[in-house]
Amino acid sequence: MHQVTMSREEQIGLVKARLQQAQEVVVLTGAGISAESGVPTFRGDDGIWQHYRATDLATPEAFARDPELVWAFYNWRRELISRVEENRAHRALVVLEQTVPGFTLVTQNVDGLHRRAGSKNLIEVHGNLWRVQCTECARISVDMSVDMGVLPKCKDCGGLLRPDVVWFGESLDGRLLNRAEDAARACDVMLVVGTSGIVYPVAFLPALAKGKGAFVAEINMEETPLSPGLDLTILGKAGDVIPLLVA
Ligand code: BV8
Ligand code: ZN
Repeated sequence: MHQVTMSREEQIGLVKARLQQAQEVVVLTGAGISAESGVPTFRGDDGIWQHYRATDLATPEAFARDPELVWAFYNWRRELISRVEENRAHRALVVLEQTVPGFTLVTQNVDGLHRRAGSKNLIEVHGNLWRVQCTECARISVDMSVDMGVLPKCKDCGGLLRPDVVWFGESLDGRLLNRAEDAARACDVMLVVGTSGIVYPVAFLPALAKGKGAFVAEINMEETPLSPGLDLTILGKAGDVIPLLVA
């Protein structure tokens, strides 16, 4: 059905019908699903941090060159995220998980808001900023403190800690990516929510689902490079649209 001629209500009705028939549902989320909680997106005009670009700070090179600056960036995000609430879109996905037979949530976000909202079958393909990893002994631990201080050190070996997130140029955890790819290939319906669809390899997942015959709908404030390859793009805020899809 050519989406240009469809009203928003018709689009929502179509996606709802597909969800009601679906056995396996995958939802892929990006920074846009946390935007209404007050968490800045990476590429929106609200920028992400002062005059720095996230893509300049979320790299191993930046951390090697200026670990204090990168830790200031992550401490700023920790502080901000600790003050915000998960929103209606996060909560609607928890309801959807409880409604459909098979559900997998793949998120690019490292803010932990899906986990806080109660999502269970959750794959955080880019890590989680509430976890830290020692750069010496590689020990990973959860640390919910809002401010990790300047150049936080490992309790075991005194090594410098880093956020347990995947930086640009770093490869993703192969096990998580395989689980996400398997889920994308096995699903009947995929929702792609609040992602600009330009970060790879995650941006391959919708094409994987489409290639296996899934119905793939995008919910975003704007069209993205993914849009032409998908069945439908519903233009709107995740917090407005997702609750209507699971009502
Ligand atoms: C890899 C964790 C290779 C950190 C993130 C040069 C050198 C090296 C690599 C590359 C290179 N050029 C390209 C690459 C590949 C690179 C890449 O894709 N770059 C992009 C910029 C082109 N990828 C990588 O580096 C990946 N690794 O390729 O490794 C390799 C391979 C084998 C072996 C060794 C190495 C790693 C990528 C992961 C980077 N880490 N996050 C942190 O967060 O601190 S990515 C980070 O940015 C997020 O996790 C997220 O994935 C991404 C942001 O994207 P979005 O989530 O889509 O957010 P964005 O702001 O872009 O868009 C928001 C959207 O929401 C918009 O569309 C907006 O319209 C919409 N929206 C806004 N409000 C709402 C809304 N929608 C609905 N409702 C609303 N209310
Ligand atoms: Zn250590």
